Amino acid sequence: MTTLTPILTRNWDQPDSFTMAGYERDGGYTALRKALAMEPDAIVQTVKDSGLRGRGGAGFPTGMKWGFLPADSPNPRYLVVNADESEPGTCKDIPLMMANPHVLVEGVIISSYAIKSNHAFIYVRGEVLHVIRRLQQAVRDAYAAGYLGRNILGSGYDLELVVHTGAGAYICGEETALLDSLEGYRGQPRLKPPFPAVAGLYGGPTVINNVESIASVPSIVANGADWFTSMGTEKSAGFGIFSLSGHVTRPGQYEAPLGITLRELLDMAGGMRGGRPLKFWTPGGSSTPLFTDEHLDVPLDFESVGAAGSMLGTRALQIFDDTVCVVRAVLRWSEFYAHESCGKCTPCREGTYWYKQLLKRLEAGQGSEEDLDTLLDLSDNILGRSFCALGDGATSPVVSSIKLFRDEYIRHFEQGGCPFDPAKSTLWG
Ligand code: L3W
Ligand code: SF4
Repeated sequence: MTTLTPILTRNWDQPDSFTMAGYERDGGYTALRKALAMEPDAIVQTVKDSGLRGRGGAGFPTGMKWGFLPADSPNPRYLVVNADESEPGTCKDIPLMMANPHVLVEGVIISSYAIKSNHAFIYVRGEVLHVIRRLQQAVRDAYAAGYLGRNILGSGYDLELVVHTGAGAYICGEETALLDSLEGYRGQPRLKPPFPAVAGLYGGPTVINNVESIASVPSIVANGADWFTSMGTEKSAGFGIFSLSGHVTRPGQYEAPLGITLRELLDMAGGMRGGRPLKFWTPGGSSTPLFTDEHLDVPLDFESVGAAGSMLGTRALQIFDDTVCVVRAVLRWSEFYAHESCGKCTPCREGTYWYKQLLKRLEAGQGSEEDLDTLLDLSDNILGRSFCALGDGATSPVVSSIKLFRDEYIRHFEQGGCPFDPAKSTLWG
């Protein structure tokens, strides 16, 4: 039986976990002292050896990304934290920054030192004013304590850290759109390559990492790479925050080794709410293909989830019981993607609009089998043909729901309406 590994979440229950005093009492900023006594390249090597993979969805090896920065660029280097958490179901970075902003700040300082950057940014979505204020206070306190600014702890290393707020666009979580937004432009994805590691913010070599990835760095530096690899699986090392939401008795964030299963997580979370059967779930947010109760024992690591036909993504486990209409759920997600599509490329801009139109008709019981074929045809024209991952992600719930629940779509138009009683579902009425 896998057990929880509270590391990033271990002090969340403390009333002062978000303060400098609370964090330091818990051993905070000791990893920074250790890091500043190390050579920067040795820290990069430690992160490479730990096998840490990006916690923002793609799972790209963090140390390898850091290693891509060119040694001899004439431009300054930057570290940018992607704190634009907006993937439906994903709710780990915002609670992390609320409960423990200093672990992120400490991670930023160590990571910036490792990649030899003197300028770092935390790009946080603009709607979460309470998180922004908390981060700004943590940054002010870190400056006052000598952890930021000039000659940090007498090491000779300087770092300026800015908390920058977005304006509430999902696309600004795409790393290059985020850079455009940070530079003051409308956020739209850039062509890759060049990857940000080579030409990113203001054209300089830039590392962009998710909040949880950077927040994991202090514990890796403090405890060593072997400690991290002792958790998780061979190719998906360490721990991660799994966000359980929807029809679960105790929703919330569960920090556990990668490779834990939903069955185990549900046991810890008190099971399905009201004891009802599990119908479908997302392993990593709405951009990842749906799973059903047949996938309860799939180990939640990058390889196993991929082999089972989905993606680990952001470990946003949205759980739906048998009262939920899958067509209605997919319609709601598709409305989200259509709204958030930045409009730069035709497959995503037009495709997500047509998704919405067709799914509305199907959900109302006015569609036909031909509409299902049109949805799949549309998906073929979006997946792999869109400019960025938003378009690809939009196809996941549509294609997987038709594959898994084709009968339910058919029941809608056979009955001339939705077979589910919205009053009986506690989700989305
Ligand atoms: C240098 C190379 N760097 C890759 C870097 C690249 C990026 C990272 C991963 O999408 C996914 C997406 C969502 N030289 C490089 C290189 N890199 N090759 O590695 O890159 P990539 O393109 O695989 O992924 P991405 O564009 O970062 C992220 C999925 O995550 N997702 C996320 C949703 C939203 C949130 C949120 O709200 N917080 O995360 C959920 O599944 O669909 O597939 O840094 O530059 N040769
Ligand atoms: Fe914009 Fe969608 Fe194209 Fe991405 S896939 S560039 S979000 S229109």
